Amino acid sequence: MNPYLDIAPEVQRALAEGKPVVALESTIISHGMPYPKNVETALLVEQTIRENGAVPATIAVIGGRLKAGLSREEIEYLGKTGRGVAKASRRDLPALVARGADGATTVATTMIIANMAGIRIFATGGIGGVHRGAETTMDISADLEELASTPVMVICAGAKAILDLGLTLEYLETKGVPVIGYGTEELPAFYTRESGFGVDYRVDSPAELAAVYRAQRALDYKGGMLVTNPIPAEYAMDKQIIDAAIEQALRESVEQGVKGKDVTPFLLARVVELTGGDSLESNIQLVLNNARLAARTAAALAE
Ligand code: PSU
Ligand code: MN
Repeated sequence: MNPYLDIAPEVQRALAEGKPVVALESTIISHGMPYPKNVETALLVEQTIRENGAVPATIAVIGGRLKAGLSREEIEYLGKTGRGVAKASRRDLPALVARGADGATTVATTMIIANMAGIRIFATGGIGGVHRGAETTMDISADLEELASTPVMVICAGAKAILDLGLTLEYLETKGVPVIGYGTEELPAFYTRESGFGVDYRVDSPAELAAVYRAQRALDYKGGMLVTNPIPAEYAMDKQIIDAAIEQALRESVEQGVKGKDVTPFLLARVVELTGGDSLESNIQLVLNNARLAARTAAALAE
């Protein structure tokens, strides 16, 4: 086992017995939602995973240790400290580990640590991708490169329109990452069920997802796969309202010269502020929806 890795006893036991385990990220806690909703949501997501027959493993870096499975107190700490906890993507891990520091893990780092621990299924809200204007800024999330190289299934609600969805799909195609629609042929756009872009394959059950994952492993591919699960219709947002908020947030980020790792958290926080919390409720519901699917898929994979 990696000398920097700590697997929580309950997670360790489940893995040793071949029971279903689902990984969860922590940037969504520290940087993706405001306190105290972030902590409430993180705990509710863990509970939802349990209710659907799997063991949750929320992932973070605490005191330089790579943690697979957090205590309630650790989740509370990450949520309360918020942006005071470093956002940790792939390039950040070496320094955080060497310094014994804390980090909230993005999709990329959560995949890395899940894979080290032997966890194959990971549920989140949205992934990072190719940003709008990337042809000049070169702002492309390390999440995409990780999907190309680490064998974890990431279950999300598609990608927010803060990204260029078309370019994000092109990048994933180049890298050979399968993009699967759960019960849909269309890529969902996080807050809304449709984006106008197609996915590579439609899959309609956890058993089928498990079969595609097993086949990918049997083919000895090094990368993972992206499952996009549309937000339940009753929680979907009005496209015009959300698009207007995203456009305004994007304009402000350019005016204020927001750069690098701050871009995504800035846009996420502004969109929540501009939509008066409606988008936060949608965000919570889609994460819970992804947690349910991930737990059932992990169970199907464990059979
Ligand atoms: N998109 C969301 N919600 C999030 C994130 C992205 O809709 O919480 C977070 C995830 O942790 C993701 C990270 O991995 O932002 C991507 O950051 P960047 O674009 O800097 O790679
Ligand atoms: Mn970026």
